[in-house]
Amino acid sequence: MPEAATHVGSGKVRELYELDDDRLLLVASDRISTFDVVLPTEIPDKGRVLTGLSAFWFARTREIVPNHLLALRADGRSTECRRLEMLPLECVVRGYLTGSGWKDYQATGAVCGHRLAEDLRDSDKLPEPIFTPATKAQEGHDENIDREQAAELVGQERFDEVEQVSLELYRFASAYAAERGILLADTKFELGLDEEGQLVLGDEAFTPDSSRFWPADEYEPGRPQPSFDKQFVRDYCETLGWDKTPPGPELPDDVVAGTRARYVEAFERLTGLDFDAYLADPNVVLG
Ligand code: Q0N
Repeated sequence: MPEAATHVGSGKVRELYELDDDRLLLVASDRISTFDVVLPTEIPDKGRVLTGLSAFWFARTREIVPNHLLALRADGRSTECRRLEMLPLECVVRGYLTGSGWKDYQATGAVCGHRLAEDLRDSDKLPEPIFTPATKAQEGHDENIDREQAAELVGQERFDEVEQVSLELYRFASAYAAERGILLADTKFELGLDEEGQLVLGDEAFTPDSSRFWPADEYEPGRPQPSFDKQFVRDYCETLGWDKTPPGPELPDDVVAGTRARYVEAFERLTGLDFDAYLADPNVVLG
C-alpha cells in the first residue's frame, strides 16, 4: 500500500490517495464490474493493463491537451498525478450509437441536443462523432445533459474548449485503434484545471473501463455489439439467471483466464508492445 498516503476517494475499481498538496496517487485494482456490479472474483493484471493503456494514450495526446500524469510506479498499477480542480462534467464522445445514447435516440430522436437522422439502428456509426456531456452522479447513473445545461455548469467559453478538446482526443484515438482492429464506440474523459486555469486531462484515458471497445471484425450494426474485454463475463453471467443485483457471482477459472487474455490482447494490439515488457518496466508505454 502507498506510504503514509491518505485515502481521498474511491471508484468501483480504483482508489485515490493524497501524496502531498499537489499530487495524488491513482491505483487501479484488478476488480471488474459487469451490469454495474463489482464481482467477487478479480481478473489478474486488469489494473496493470488499464494503467498501461491510459499512460500510453496520455503520452500520445499531450499535444492535443496536457494531462495529469507525473509518473508510473514500478508496480504498473499506480500513477502519480497532478492534483487538479475537476470540472463538474463527464465529457463523453460517441462515434457509434449505443448505450444511453441509443436509449435517448429511441425515445426522442436526439442525444444531448444532437438531432440525428431518423433511420439509425443500434450500434450504427454516426456521420460525425458527437460530444454528449453528462452530470457526475454521486450515486447511480450519470445523467445526459444538452450543451446549454453543460455550458451553465462550466461557462460557455470553457464548454466550447472542452468540446473541441474532447472531439479531437476521440478522433485521434479512434483512428489509431481502428487501424489495429478495435473500434472505440464511445469514451468518457474527466477534465480539470491546473493552478493557472489551464485545461488538463485527468482520470484515465481510452481504457476499456472508460470506453466501449468493440472487435472490428465482428462489427454488425442493427444489434448490440460484443464487448472486446467483458463479453466472456457477461455471457457467463447470462447463463446463471442472475438478476444483476449485488452480490455478483464468482467467476470460474476459464472465464477469468479468457477475460485476462482479452485485456492483454487489447493492450498489445493498441500499444504494439508485449505485455511482459510492460510488467518488466511500465515506462515502456511512454515511448
Ligand atoms: C479526481 N475523481 C473522479 C479514481 C477516479 N488529478 C486529479 N486531481 C483532483 N481530483 C481528481 C483527479 C483525478 N483523476 C478525480 N475524483 C477526484 C474519479 N476517481 C474516483 C476514484 O478513483
